[in-house]
Amino acid sequence: KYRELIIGESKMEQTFIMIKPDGVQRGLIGEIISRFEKKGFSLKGLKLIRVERPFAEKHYADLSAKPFFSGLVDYIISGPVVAMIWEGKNVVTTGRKIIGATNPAQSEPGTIRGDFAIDIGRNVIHGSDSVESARKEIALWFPEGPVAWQSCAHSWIYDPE
Ligand code: IDP
Ligand code: MG
Repeated sequence: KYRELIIGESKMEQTFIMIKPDGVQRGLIGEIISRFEKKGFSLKGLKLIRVERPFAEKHYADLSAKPFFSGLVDYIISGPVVAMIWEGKNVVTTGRKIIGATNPAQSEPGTIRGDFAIDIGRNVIHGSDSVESARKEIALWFPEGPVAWQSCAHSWIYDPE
């Protein structure tokens, strides 16, 4: 249906990226979007949204048994977040590399967390950890689905078919 999803053998994927409340409060929205944009990924969904506790608990359901779960939910509902769908070849794995390790103390400089965060409980950004989680998270945050469009730069970013 969407041409970009079937180009060549390439792993065209979508991932869910969220700028957490600390990233929004600290004025990092533009910087973070810029890193994904400059890489060549395509923005397919974007909203500034403040979510309520049950929604945040659903997003982080896999972590509900962790001791930090309720603090994590408090953090995510403490202010607006920027929810995004990004698309591109291998964007799930590459997106996680752009973000950096979960604990900013271990995130390499040059990554978003490495450059802009210090503590694990204020690590600025979320990114899906697999294609399957991305599918679930996109369905949760964007029930309306992605916006269908293709960048005119597509053929300047990807190898010819
Ligand atoms: P990820 O965001 O890198 O995928 P996850 O293990 O999925 O990391 O954890 C989700 C979020 O929960 C982290 O980004 C971080 O905000 C928070 N978190 C993870 N581990 C801890 C912890 O040990 N203490 C406090 N918060 C944590
Ligand atoms: Mg995770």
